[in-house]
Amino acid sequence: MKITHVEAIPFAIPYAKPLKFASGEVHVAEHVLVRVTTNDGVVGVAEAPPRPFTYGETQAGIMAVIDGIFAPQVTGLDLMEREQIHARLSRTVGNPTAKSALDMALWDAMGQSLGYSVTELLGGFTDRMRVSHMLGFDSPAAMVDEAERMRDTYGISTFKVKVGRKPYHLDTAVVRALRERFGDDIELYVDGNRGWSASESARAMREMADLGLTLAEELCPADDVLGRRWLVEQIDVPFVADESVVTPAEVTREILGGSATAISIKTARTGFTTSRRVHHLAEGLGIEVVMGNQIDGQLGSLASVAFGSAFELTSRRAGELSNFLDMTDDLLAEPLVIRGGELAVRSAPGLGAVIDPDKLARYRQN
Ligand code: MUC
Ligand code: MG
Repeated sequence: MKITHVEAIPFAIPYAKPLKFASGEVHVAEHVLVRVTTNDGVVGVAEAPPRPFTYGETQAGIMAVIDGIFAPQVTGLDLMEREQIHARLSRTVGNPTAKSALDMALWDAMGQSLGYSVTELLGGFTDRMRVSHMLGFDSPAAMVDEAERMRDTYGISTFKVKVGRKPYHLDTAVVRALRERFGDDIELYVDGNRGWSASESARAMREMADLGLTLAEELCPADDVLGRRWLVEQIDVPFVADESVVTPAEVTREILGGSATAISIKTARTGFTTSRRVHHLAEGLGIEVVMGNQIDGQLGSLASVAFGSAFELTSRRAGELSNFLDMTDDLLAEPLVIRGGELAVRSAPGLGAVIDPDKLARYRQN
């Protein structure tokens, strides 16, 4: 089970419907497919979705850091030397998405080599998750229509509404329109991607006090330290830290500092090895977890559901697993299917992901 080869392959697939939110927008999935080969001929795969406006990583940067730094550090090691691999990758600060895709491709290879699914290897709690769909910026009518389509076609009844526009009235009108259209049949929560100040967030949350929100995520920047603490103290739903908690240390800081009361785990930025550490930390701290979405394609979404299903805490809430539905195509030979509002893990060893060679040839960029 020795690692012999690591590849970082760029690909680009357009979105049929771009996703827009307070910190950026995505029109084309310019991602990197990471492929790891072992001396037994096993091939593990994972997907890196760079989000330049959030973490500063780009497609070219991810390829460069994997090819130039991370691949040489892990080549020759055995797949089971997981803490050695983790220690080597951790020497480099940042680059969360590059490290995570490599880490997940190694777990995929490990699962295939041992004959267990990644979910079984990680914890094996369940085999599926309820799905939450992220609604990007649009008019209230268009966002209600999208929610309706997601509910009618896929049975999804949990929605994360992107907010953070200024002034905030358009966003609060969206949430009100959704509640009026669906009544109590849907769960609603909001994500500001740091778009508002603490006081704007407090006012917007007051305006939505009667709308039954269940979570509020990253409404204002965590670096507004006292403002954020002031905000978190006054709202009556869990406040989710997302892009402010990329490492376990940041989770500790934000939670103990009173700047959040729940966290988002994204396998795209903490892989399986660090996501597991973050999960255990969350359990120890006694906080809630949402499985988040870094605007992942199908391979990334398969990784998220594989991790989220492994533990009770991560599978309790609906996971954000559906935004690949907005892409025009994908790389998996057998597409993911959301049915009855749920996405199932694959029982095959590893992640159960088979890349369609024709699709990869069509969308790869080198
Ligand atoms: C989210 O939860 O913030 C938007 C940017 C990103 O990196 O993830 C998305 C969703
Ligand atoms: Mg978020």
